[in-house]
Amino acid sequence: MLELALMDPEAFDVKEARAVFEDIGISVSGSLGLTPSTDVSSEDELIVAKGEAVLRKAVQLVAELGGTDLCGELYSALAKYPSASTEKGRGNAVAALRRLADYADGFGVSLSLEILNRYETNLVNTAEQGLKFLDDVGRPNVKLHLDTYHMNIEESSMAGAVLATGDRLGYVHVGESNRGYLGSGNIDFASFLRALMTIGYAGPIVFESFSTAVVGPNLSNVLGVWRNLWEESDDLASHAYSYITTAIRSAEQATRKWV
Ligand SMILES: [Mn+2]
Repeated sequence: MLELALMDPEAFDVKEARAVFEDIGISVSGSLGLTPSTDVSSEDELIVAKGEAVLRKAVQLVAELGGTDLCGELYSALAKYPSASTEKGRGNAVAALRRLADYADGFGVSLSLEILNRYETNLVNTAEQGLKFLDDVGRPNVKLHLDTYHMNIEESSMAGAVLATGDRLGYVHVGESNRGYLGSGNIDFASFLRALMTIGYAGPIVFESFSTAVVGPNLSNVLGVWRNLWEESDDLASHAYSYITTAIRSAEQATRKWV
């Protein structure tokens, strides 16, 4: 599976892209992070409406590309907020996601809300907070999206967060603590993957990494990508694939039931 960042929906030809993906036999998902001017957790109804329009467009794009998953920061802006979230803003995000979930359901698209660290959202920073948020949204096609990079910053236990999320986990990012090559940082992928196997997770596991060599200046600035940890995308991707498939096989063996 290839995840497309849909920050700029007009950036590519959808029909041509779908033809290429079908030709090489790869499935596609979409991801998104809202901005301060499209933040559905804003107290400003006009900004919320702009955010909902962006999200509906992203749902359409995912469906047009033949995908069924839209993930990422769909509930607030990808930004370091200057203050805590408010009840009104949270309520706006919950209401917007209920409407988006019903809209997405018509396209056969599921939404997975990515739990991010404190520097990239003020609304939900842990799986526990995310589950409460899901309860409030109350739609079966809205699940959680966990990312090891963010979990490493916020969770007391990465495995514990996965086990608590259980069948409400819809999407996974594997990223290193430094967002570079898998295995080059602090993340304990073995215990994380064993927890995924324990809950019987069968959804996408997508590698995510950033470098100013390939990421545009806007996103680099928002994410704080100030150092280049790699320059060769192909080498990075093939290494990630072999690293994670081997680690998944080990986790499968570790959690295998013999009786
Ligand atoms: Mn992520």
